[in-house]
Amino acid sequence: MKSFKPIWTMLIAALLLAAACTDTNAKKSSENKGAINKSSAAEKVYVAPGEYDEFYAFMSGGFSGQVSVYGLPSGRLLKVVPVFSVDGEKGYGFNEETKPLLETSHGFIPWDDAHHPELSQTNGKPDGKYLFINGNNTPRVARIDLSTFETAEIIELPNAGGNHSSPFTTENSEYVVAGTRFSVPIPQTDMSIADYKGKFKGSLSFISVDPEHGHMDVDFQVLMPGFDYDLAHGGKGKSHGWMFFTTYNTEESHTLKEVNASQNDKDYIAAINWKKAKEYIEQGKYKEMDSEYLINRYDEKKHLAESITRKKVRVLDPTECPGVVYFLPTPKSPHGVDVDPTGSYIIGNGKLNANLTVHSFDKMIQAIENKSFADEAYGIPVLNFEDVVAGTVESGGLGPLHTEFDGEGNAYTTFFISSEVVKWKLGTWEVLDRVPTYYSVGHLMIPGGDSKEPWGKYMVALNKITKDRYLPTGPELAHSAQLYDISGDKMELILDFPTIGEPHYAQAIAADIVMNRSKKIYPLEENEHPHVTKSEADARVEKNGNEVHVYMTTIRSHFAPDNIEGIEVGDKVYFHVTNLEQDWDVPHGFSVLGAQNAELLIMPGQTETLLWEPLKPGVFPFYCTDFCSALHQEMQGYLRVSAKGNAPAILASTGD
Ligand code: K7E
Ligand code: CUA
Repeated sequence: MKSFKPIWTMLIAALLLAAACTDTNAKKSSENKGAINKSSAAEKVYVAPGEYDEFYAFMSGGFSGQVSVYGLPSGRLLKVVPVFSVDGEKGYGFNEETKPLLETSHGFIPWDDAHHPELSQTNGKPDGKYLFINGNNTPRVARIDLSTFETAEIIELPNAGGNHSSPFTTENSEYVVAGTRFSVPIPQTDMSIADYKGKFKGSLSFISVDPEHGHMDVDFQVLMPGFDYDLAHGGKGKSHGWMFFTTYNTEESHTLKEVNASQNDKDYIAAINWKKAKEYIEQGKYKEMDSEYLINRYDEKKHLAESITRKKVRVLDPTECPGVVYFLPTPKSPHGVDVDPTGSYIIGNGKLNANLTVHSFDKMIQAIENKSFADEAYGIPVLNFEDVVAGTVESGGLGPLHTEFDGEGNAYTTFFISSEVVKWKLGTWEVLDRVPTYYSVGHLMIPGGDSKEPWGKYMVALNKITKDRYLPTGPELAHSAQLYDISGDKMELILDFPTIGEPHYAQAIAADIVMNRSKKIYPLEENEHPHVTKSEADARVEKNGNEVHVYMTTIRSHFAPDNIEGIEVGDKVYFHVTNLEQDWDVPHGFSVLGAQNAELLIMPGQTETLLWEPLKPGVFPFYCTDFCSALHQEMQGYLRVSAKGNAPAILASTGD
């Protein structure tokens, strides 16, 4: 079933290059400014001062490693949540409490590449509890708690190389998945790269999410052929129980993939029957493989993260577990795979193609029941393309990447090469509308657009290239989002706004769902931090050899203690600062001159710890970094450092 098309491949490569290097395909924005009715667009995105947006939008930071939170339709930036990268603004990854979140089996890693935010779901609808996001480089999945907008957990993935097809959810977040983008030797070993074919393997991880606490764990993995597993989406409704992954590089090439992985006319969508896989697990039909990975969880009561090391993972071999994996042939290196709100259609976006391939879930089940297989790949049945295809969308565009839905029977697909979004009808496959994007759109997002019940109304195009859209900022330009009104028959561009890092994907949810669960403070009486100081009377300094623990409190507008002596060069000084405030929006900051560290930014009721190893004798000021009151500038103190062996007795006072 393999057909080789070298000339076609070169043509596509040339096209891709053209899209990246010039904007021949994209009209100059200045030519288009007249096309927008400014006052009607402005009215649609205007959120009056003091009023709230209708939706929260969560955008991945791509190579920034973070998640940014915007309001829609205003495009106002509400927060940047640090996830995989350290963030000096919040002390994330710098303070002792959050450092363990960034631990892996490769040690402390201060960065990753985050692509796909995914909201937790109940009955196929975003429930506003958690946001999951993948780390692509050192394979990880993070969970952000949407009551605090803080990273609550990061789990590392064993047997994986490049966690891209992740973390897509099942209908009730029974699982979020993580497929390896790069196949690797499994188990890892030192071997020749030239031996890739047949020896390198893929893995698809099913990460269970504890319904009560949200805790993640790798429940099992499915061991796969050495393809690249690009994206995924869960079945819903009738297809609940299945997960679909796109593959490319079914050629199993290990070099110059832009040509070598573009040879096959069709790659596969892998359909995984995870309910069946779970049955096999329950029957004990798995192998336990040695593989080390970390689970890092932040405890909201203790206000600190702890790491658990796992050494084993349960692995299913699909050749020994019939009925778990089937391959659906899908043209031309599919990128996104998207399932419509009814769960009937599985859309493959063949990125080197003009047309979209839509598979039918019913036809797939029928073909499986008929055992109508075209072929097999490493013992995994390959279905006949004609048996499973429901239709083809003759898009007229080039380079389809991703599709979302409005809940009214329409689908919207991005085209990277032709820089546009095409709206088409599910079932008839006819194109209804198309709009240009500026420029080179990757993902798109409709609020709830990959769920069973999309909110519709808006569509956000997430663009890779910004070029002339904003005032120039030197060689590096922000990527951008463009907001379209999709409530009418025609899509209408109503707002442009720059984004942080690379917003590969985004998700949005009706604001009230998240707002109603949002925490305002951490109750002080619930604080179980091992170094908490619950009242100013308990503030103190303890010295044990060269280890100094400063138990400090903050309240408007002073630190206790604010005069500290008895510390010497070579000491390890831990400032455990508890913010005694119990009012919304009153964090205090803490920093000390010469600390080789970021600040602390301590929320009301929280304890955070800054480690400092002073190198020079002297008297060093410390102060609050967050303007907290009229006397914020007075919120400061001094710390005396003496030469080794020369320190006076410990003094910790506020002058009394
Ligand atoms: Cu940018 Cu989802 Cu990583 Cu497509 S991926 S564009
Ligand atoms: Cu506390 Cu400023």
